[in-house]
Amino acid sequence: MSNELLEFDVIAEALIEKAQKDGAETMWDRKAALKTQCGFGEGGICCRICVMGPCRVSPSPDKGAQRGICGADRDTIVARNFARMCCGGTSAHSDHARDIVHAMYHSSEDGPFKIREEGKLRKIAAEWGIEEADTKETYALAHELAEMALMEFGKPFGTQNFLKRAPKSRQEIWERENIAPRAIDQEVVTLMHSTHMGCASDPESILRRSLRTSMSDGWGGSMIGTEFSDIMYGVPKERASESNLGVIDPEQVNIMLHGHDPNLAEMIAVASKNPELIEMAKEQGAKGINVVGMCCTGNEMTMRHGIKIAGNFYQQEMAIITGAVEVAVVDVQCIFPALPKLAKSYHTRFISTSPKAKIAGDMYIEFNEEDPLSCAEEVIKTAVMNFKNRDASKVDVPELKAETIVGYSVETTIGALDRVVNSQTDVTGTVKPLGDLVWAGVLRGAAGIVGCNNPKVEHDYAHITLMKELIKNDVICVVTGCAAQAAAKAGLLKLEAKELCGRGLKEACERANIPPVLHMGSCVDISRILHLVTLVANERGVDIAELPVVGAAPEYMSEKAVAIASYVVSSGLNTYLGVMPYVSGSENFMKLMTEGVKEWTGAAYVFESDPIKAAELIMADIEDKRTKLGI
Ligand code: SF4
Ligand code: MSK
Repeated sequence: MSNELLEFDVIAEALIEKAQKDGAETMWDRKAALKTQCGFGEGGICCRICVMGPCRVSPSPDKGAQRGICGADRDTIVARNFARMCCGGTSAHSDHARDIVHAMYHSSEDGPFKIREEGKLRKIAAEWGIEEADTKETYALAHELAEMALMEFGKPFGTQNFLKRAPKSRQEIWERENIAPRAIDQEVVTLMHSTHMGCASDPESILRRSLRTSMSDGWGGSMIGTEFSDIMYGVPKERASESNLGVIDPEQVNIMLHGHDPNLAEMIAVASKNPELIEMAKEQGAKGINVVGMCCTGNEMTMRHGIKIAGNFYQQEMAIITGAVEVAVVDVQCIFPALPKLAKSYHTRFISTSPKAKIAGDMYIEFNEEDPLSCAEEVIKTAVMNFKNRDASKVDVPELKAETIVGYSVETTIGALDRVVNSQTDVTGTVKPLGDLVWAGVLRGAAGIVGCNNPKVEHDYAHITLMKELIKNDVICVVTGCAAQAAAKAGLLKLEAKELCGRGLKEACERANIPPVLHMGSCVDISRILHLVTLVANERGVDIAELPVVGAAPEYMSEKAVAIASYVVSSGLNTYLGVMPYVSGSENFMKLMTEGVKEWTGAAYVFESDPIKAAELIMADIEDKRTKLGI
């Protein structure tokens, strides 16, 4: 398996060389052009919140400027910058969720947006207190639930509905610490206000408010995004897929879906099966239409349709450099603005579709919720008609791809756990078997490993190394986002990966017939991890913070990941970050993050860039939790 990783890196290098030959610019060229990155920015001690600045204060308390023009010190400046990253991340996940809810609001029996999981619709409607949720007409209920969900963004009173899923003890902590999130938009707006020039300067207060805003992401926007996507597009099921650039097929019309929101991707998946469009592709000399996924759209589509994953964040440019992608179509988040320019070095057409993420440089076809299929069909026609423009001399698709199993939603995971119990004598359909395995020590614990790639870290190395170290020590891993795709490419999402595990995890994998690393979806689907952990805590009658479970983001880069880390810490799980956020300029703020917050939530941020050391820390953390539980 390590060979596969090595082979991948060889191929990455070959593609970067190919790009140089083709005269195409990549992120490596731009990184080199930037030379040394700004130390003040890196430490979070540059403030440009008002136009008296920018004010760069000294990282040292002994020399240099200690305060900005208004008097803000390094602790305030770092805290405010951090808070605004939480706002950015929360906004991205939650606004994604809002689009899903809008699509549900437009759903109908005959329209393109349908309700595929009526059972889940009724379950969540009942959970949210809608009367007669089990008997109301499906679409009437869907519209009522959608309206209620839209209120989660702006309701004037109360806190997020999904908080009630958490153990009572956790809900009390959130109330006590005043981090139970109210309406999502309110939390973001309030924190932007708090961090405006001349408002909050107390770093502790700013961190608390950052946690509360991030909580409105994890237990609000992200959870709504996940659950409502399932209702509309189906609960992910265990299925086989493939991953890596080798899924691009030189003999077919290749459409690369990149971004996050499943609304557009689902429509393209539907339209790509249209026999007329397939026929059109054949008339152009292609064998068919091949839709492949990139980043989280790739995760959404592979979990629900088995659509193959072309790669993760780092590979978005490489896919185009293969010279065999007819169209790169994107919606929102994690899309390099460089892609249209790169596409011009090849025949690829770059199409942006969201008014929220209109990307200059090539085509824009707006995705319209009221007529979503027309955008999808236009994208596919553009790709088909572009097939003939391929330059054969520039086509070079690496053969590398890995088989993978994906689709471990909470429901599917519980279904898999049923395989380890005796269905004649034991209760099925619960997380009890998972709790039993952990309590018996067959599994030492669990880790949620998530997040992006970052050129500050060797590509996928930290993800894979951490996962391998943990499964070797009988810690089951659940993964999302680009971390999940790293695992897929390295063969960790295969049943055979059990051979890399300790004895206990290997046995559990064999009995449940699952891989030791479970693909749980996209970035918003970290809410699935929260939900699963919550079910286990509730089943055992303990708080989330007592469980031998951790969060980790070894290679993250986005504001969303900063918000994620903050809601995971708020939920009671220590969170191991492999890349430093921009906080090192304030010792006091770092101390709050690594120690202070523990007194509020029972968990903290841990900074460790070496994945081997991170694994050691995680194992010590897990064993400490076990001792405290007496297991
Ligand atoms: Fe400078 Fe204060 Fe304005 Fe920030 S808010 S730019 S520290 S004057
Ligand atoms: S896509 S947020 S690079 S995980 Fe969700 Fe990957 Fe990070 Fe984007």
